[in-house]
Amino acid sequence: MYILDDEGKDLLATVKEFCEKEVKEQCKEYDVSGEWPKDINDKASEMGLNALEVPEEYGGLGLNKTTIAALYEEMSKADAGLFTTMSAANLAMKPLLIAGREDQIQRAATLLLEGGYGAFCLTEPMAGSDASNNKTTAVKDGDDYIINGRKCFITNGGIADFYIVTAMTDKEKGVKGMSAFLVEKGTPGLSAGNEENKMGIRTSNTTDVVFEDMRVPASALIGEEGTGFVTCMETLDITRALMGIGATGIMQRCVDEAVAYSKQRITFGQPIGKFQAIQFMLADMEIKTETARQMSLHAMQLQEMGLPYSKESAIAKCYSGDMAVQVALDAIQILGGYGYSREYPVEKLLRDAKIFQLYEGTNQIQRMVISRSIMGKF
Ligand code: COS
Repeated sequence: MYILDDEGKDLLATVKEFCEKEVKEQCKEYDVSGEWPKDINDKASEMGLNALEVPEEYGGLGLNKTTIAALYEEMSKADAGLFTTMSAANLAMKPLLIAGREDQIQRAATLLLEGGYGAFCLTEPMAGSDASNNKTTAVKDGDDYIINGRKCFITNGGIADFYIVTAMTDKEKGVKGMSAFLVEKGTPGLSAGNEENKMGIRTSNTTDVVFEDMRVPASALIGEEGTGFVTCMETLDITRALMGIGATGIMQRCVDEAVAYSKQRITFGQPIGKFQAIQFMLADMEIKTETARQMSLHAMQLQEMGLPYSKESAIAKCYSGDMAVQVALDAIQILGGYGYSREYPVEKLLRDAKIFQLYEGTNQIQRMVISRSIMGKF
């Protein structure tokens, strides 16, 4: 559980009500069609869920990390696609908070506070885990840069109001030749590809993002030339902890669904929840869920306190993602044939859970980050 102050409790109650009444059931049909539910997301943005992490000095709510975690978990419990849209919008502001100028931060904050979305464009067809292998180029032309390239699997790619774009300003320098830019929707040469037809989080928008002779002013550069890779790595160090919270939301929903089913499904003359085999499965699901929640919250609180958090964020993301898949499989097992049917919600939870082992760095990458952290250079 989360220990919330009064403001946190009030906000959580509001978000819970919204998710129960306007997200949970409604998302089922969008999960089938794969369409991004604009109406639901617009309502969530009106409530400020797309701008949860905008700092107070830029007009945001200035929420503490515990409240932020509780609100995101609630969203993910209702629909991990909604969680993905909202958290990605906030993620896109992080590189600016790390390395951007005041005017850039304020611009992105304003776009979010007006109900808009952001997109973080690092991944390319040949640069997923190997993120430094970007092929997109940014060539200086007078006071401008001309950007050419293609990004893929970009959350919010087709709906964003601003984009964080990485590109090579000097290919010879490897990771130290990568730079990051802030680009707004409508910039000539910027376009989004088709929506991905995904296995899960089907209510989130995922597209290619293409740059064809896209001209941006030098003022679009975030920080110094050549610092883009480190800025992105620092961004992901922060946001991976939150992915643990997203996975926790799925796990909590699995526990809730499995508990409810165990109490009403009768076999051999009694509810299946009376059998120790089911009770112990539920207990193990709960252990994993609460551990994932506390580890993810711990990593976020380290961030809040200004303490090192890179390893803890990776542990949170890795453990929670792996456990979300296991817990979703267990929920299906408890519901049996009904769990395998699309009429019940748990098969969607398994499809949604899988992404938490993949995005924001595969769990193999998290294990690299963790082992490097404990072993150092030798
Ligand atoms: N914070 C600050 N600096 C970092 C860093 C971090 N978390 N991670 C790496 N760096 C720095 C290194 O210190 C190094 O700088 P120096 O040469 O000055 O020492 C530089 O960046 C290159 O680092 P490294 O050699 O470790 O880079 P690699 O190419 O080996 O990549 C991994 C490291 C695998 C960790 C990185 O590519 C990664 O995280 N990949 C996954 C990407 C990802 O999460 N994609 C999801 C996209 S968003 S959905």
